[in-house]
Amino acid sequence: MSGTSKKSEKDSKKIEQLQDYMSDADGKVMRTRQGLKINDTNNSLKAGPRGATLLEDFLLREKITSFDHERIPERIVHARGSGAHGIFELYESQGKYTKAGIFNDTDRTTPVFVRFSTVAGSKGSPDLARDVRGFAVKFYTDEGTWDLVGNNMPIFFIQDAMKFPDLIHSVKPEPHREIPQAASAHDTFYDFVSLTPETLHNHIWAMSDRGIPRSLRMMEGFGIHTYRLINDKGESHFVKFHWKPVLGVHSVTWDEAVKINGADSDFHRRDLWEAIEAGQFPEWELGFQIVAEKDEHKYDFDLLDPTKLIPEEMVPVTLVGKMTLNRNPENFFAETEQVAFLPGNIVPGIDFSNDPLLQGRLFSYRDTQLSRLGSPNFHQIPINRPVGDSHNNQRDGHMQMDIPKGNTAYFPNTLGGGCPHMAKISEGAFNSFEERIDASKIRTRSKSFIDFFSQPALFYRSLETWEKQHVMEAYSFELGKCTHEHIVERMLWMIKQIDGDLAKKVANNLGMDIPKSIDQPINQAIGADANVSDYQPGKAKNYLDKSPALSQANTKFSTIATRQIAVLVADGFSMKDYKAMTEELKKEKAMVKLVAPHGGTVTCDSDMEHKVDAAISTTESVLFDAVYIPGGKKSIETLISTAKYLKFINEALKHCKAIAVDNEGEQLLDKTYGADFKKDKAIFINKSPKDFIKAIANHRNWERLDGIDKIPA
Ligand code: HDE
Repeated sequence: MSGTSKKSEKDSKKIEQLQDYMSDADGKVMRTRQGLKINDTNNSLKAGPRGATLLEDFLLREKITSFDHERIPERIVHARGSGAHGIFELYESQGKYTKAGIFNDTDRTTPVFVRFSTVAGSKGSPDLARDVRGFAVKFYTDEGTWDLVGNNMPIFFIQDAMKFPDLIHSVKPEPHREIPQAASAHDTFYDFVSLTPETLHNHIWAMSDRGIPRSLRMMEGFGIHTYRLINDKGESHFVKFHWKPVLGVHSVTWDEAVKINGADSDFHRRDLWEAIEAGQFPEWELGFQIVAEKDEHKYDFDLLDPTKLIPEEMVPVTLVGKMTLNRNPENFFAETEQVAFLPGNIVPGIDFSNDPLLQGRLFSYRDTQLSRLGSPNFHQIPINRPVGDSHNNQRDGHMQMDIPKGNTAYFPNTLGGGCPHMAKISEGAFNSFEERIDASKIRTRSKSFIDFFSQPALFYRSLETWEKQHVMEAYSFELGKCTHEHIVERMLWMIKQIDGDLAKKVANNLGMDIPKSIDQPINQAIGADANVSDYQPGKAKNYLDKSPALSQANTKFSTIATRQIAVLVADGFSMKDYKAMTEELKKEKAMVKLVAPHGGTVTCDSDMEHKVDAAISTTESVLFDAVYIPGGKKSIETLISTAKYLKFINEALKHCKAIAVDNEGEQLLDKTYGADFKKDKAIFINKSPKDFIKAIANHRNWERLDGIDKIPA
């Protein structure tokens, strides 16, 4: 790339900005909601220029009334979210398992809308909270809308919907002073978790790197519950749904997360938006994990238990299609805020299992939309409308947007010609899978669910050393924020059931001992009349030593597309170095950003002006994936004398990122802790761009963890 003139830079920026702000009112005159033209939207109607405002002022009242009612209740959970439009395409017909049109017709392009979210925080909370992420997909299929409302972790905290309000009340800010926001590190959460061992599996996932993703585009998604697929013969197979990101699964470190929340609390939202705007469309492959009906009871865990996953090594994931997100919403409120996901939005060929969590969700979502969106007609909001027809006799209610015609709003009828009439199953009607049920009505938990430690232990065993260290640090941080010793002790005992060494390290960090025993909380967790000896889980089972699929060390490391590369420059930087490196980075579709001592432009040693992407005072190292420092005597002298650059590099080192320097750039590295890491496999001094690119694709050099404690950043 070469530099450009100041004027053309400015002109193109102006055009870009104008396009961003173009609306459907373009070229139109301002009018009231009734269509009246407005000649003054700046001054209210008064009794004289200095007099009181008149009640008569209908223009003021219309404007202010609309403003007063701009907010709707935020979601009780998953309030903070980001959405995008896209498409789903099928690789091969899955007719063997399901009659769903979306899984049979390979010529179809099914429109989708996806909303990613955090769970605990309010709508304005920061993106990098340690939390589960929601991964909700609305498929607008020809047979009706199907919502796959999942998370970025394959299991959930609890086994029964009855416990959901308790779980959420415990993790939300504590009621007396509404602290902490978007954080699980507080007493009420650990009070609940330590008394409710079924939470431990999802909890250890949240404590792992999965709780702090690098990007929404780099997360897996899971339907969590076991569902059913039904083929055209009416046969059922159990299925778990998986989303596999084409970019692989990558995370930031906790130190970065804390700092990103300050430097750019919209980090994930911005990242998703910018990637789509740049035409770097995020992609996921959809996978099925299929279990035959006859194998329902074959496993050491219950398929209906949402705190258990099926290891991929036991039942492989078959990739059946791809989702591509290719369009940003036009309006956040109208689309991302008003979208209403319902696990009960289902299509023929897919059906529910008896997972007691899923069963409860089938009630909750419709109910919550009523108070959030305020009307049973929320399905008429554009983002919630099905793509096909919808005819029935449900009428009226707040904000009816349609004008239903005809005088028969009942069935059966003759006056309306018997319409809308019912469809036969052979004509595509939904019918529930005929599962035989012969049971007593009973309020209890199935004994097949009572194993709380085997899968958290499997997860922990499957992690690489650096991932284990992150988990240990996360437990230490979170429990370190609890002020009640008895809660922390109970947690230490629980962690010991997962892994003794892990518990020891955490206890050590907290300066506490692991208790030999604790009051068994099983009656509290299951029911007042539960018999402790019946329910107490024995030692963790070991039906699989390791599940490599659970470790992020085994994800994809194939591309640097959309990775943010900070290029540290000041006037006089070497154009030769810069060109050689950044041309290669751009070929690989990385986002190259110039970070200079000031905004505007910088001039290279070939006297060309280059647009600055960020002044060093406005940005932070944690917002980038890698750092490149081209040579140039004058440039390096300036950078060395600016302390923020040294901090920038030290932080990148601490976060195990790839750093490349050329020629005089080495002098800057020498002024930082980089001087001690010259043999590190992700530090490159006068090396080929290819090596640097490979290291960026590898995400981080976690081997550096050994030496980074001394870096104070
Ligand atoms: Fe949700 N959940 N949930 N949940 N959930 C909601 O619905 C609920 C659960 C999930 O981007 C709410 O529209 C209950 C599991 C996502 O709009 C609410 C139970 C999974 C989203 C609700 C669960 C999820 C929600 C709040 C236990 C993963 C955001 C606002 C029985 C499979 C969707 C709303 C979006 C949202 C209830 C458990 C995922 C209150 C009662 C398990 C991704 O209805």
